[in-house]
Formats: sequence, structure tokens, C-alpha cells
Amino acid sequence: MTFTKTIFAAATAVALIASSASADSWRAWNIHNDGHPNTGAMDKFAELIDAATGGEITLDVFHGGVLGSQPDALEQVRIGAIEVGNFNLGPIGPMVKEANLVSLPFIFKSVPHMFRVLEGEAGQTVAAAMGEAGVLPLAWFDAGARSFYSQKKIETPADVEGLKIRVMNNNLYTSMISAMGGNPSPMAFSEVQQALKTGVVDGAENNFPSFKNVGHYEVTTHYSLSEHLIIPECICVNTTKFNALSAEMQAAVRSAAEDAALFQRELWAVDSEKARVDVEAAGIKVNEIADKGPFQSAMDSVYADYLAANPDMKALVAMAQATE
Ligand code: BDP
Repeated sequence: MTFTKTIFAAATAVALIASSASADSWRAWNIHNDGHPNTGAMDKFAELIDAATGGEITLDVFHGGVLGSQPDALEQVRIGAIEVGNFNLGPIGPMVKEANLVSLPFIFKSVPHMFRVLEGEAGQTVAAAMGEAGVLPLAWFDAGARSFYSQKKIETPADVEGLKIRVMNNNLYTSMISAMGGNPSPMAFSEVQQALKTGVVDGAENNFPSFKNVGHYEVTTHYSLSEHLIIPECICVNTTKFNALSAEMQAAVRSAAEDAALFQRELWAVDSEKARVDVEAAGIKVNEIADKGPFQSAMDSVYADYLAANPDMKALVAMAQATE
């Protein structure tokens, strides 16, 4: 070996040791499979985090919920056993009271309204409470609006009466279904297709991309646009891990998450339209509900009971409602 080569080899070895000593490899939980916009966005986040941190943080994204159900994965990120998750705020409600703001049916007028609330003081309160609980949101994803689907066309709350409807794990959703006279059935996302197929439940509710991606459209016939829930999702990171990073690394990770979220929103806009077209082409009858008033009024008791039990949430709810 020549002198130069020796110096070069030694320098490379030192660089490798230095980078392996400081490099952090993180794992991320994602419930969705290929073909869902969030899967593309989480892969993008992995790419961006690598680039933004100069390879000091690498992210291995596990798709398809292979690291566990959403409630389990939330707990894992909370305690730091998994570093990152693409979580829906629905299942965070039972863990972080403030996050339940977004699970009140019809709290948001539209997706843009939801983002305005999240960007304002109410959103900061929710984010701070999540961070305190160990699941720190770095950026928000669009998850559209959730609507009912079953073998029955739903046009009024009375149509939900007597139906067994799968909901995510959150008492607000069981109250929501009960208030319409339905029978709520909380269940893991991975079990819903089979439950619909075998008649264990009569229906469920979700947005178009999720309805399509896991084949729920194959075992139902009607998708009724009640749009009763507009729930954001996050790229969330274990708070302790994030706080242990240098200020510079924190900024890099945050900006990678924000860019991945902007990418997600673009994908979402295209893919949710496409998902609707695809399920209609496969035979699903989609019905608009011109007057959502009866659904909204059916939720009066849900709000009243919730605020009576959680008076400390009144200010936050009022703040969201007052947001233009
Ligand atoms: C999807 C969400 C996912 C939820 C799922 C569900 O993206 O986080 O787990 O709905 O209904 O739209 O469980």
C-alpha cells in the first residue's frame, strides 16, 4: 500500500466509525399497504430524513401494520420501542384527551378548515398534549372525510338504526353510532374486511383510499357520503428520542416530516379521487347526502354528554368552532 492509500484507508475507517457511532436507525409503523397514499408518503419521509440529516438518522418503514395494531403501535411509540408512526388521531383520543377534539363528529367544516384549526392555537394545544404523552406530532397528513358503507344505502340517521357498525377504538365513536340507534363495534382495522364479509358487522366507515386499499369495497355495495368525521393523521415521533437530538438535527427531522406531509397531501388529492372512481367502476353505488343536518342534530347528545363529562375540553372545542 502506498502512503497516500494508507492515509486514505485510515481516514475512511475513521469516517465509518464516526458515522456508525453517531448514526441512529429508527423504525416506523405504517398500517397501510402499497397503493395507499400514506405508504408512498412514509417512504418519502424515509428518503427525506436520510438526506436532511446527512445519513445520521435512517428510517426503516414497516408497512401493512406488521409491527402491530394501531393501539399497540401507539403504545410502542409512546414508550420508545418504535420511534415513528403514521397515526390517525382517532385512536390517540383514549390516550391524550386533547386529541379527542378531532373525533367529535362534524367538528370541522371541511379539510381546509381542519388544517386551519391545526395550525392555530387549538392545534398547538393538541400537539403539545400529544408531545407530553410521548407521541410528538411533527406534521399533519390529510385523511379526507369518513363516510358509512354497508349493503344498505344510508341517507338519514334512521337508516343506521339497528345496524352493527365497526368503529375505531374510541368511546366517542361508539357514542356516535349509538346516538343514531346503531350498534357500535370497535375492532382492529385488519379484521374489518372479514367481519364485513361474514356479517359480523353490517357496515363500517372510512375514507375512499382506505375503503379501497383493504378491499372493503369488495364486500359492501353502498358508500354513503355522510362525511361525519374529518380526522387528521400525523407523522409522530417518540418525544424523548426527538428531544435528545441536537437543535440542528431536530430542525432537519421536522423539515423532512413537513415536506413528506406536503407530498402526502398532493398524493391524497389525486389518490382519493382515483379511489372513488375505482370503487364505482367495481360496482359500488356512491350516494351524496344533500342535507347532513339530521346527522348533525343526531350528534347533539354526543357533544352534550362529552362536554358534561369533560368540562375542561369546552374551551378547546369552542376555539375550533370559532376558527374561520
Ligand atoms: C384509516 C386510517 C388508519 C386507521 C383506519 C381504521 O388511515 O390509521 O387505522 O382508517 O379505520 O383511514 O382503523
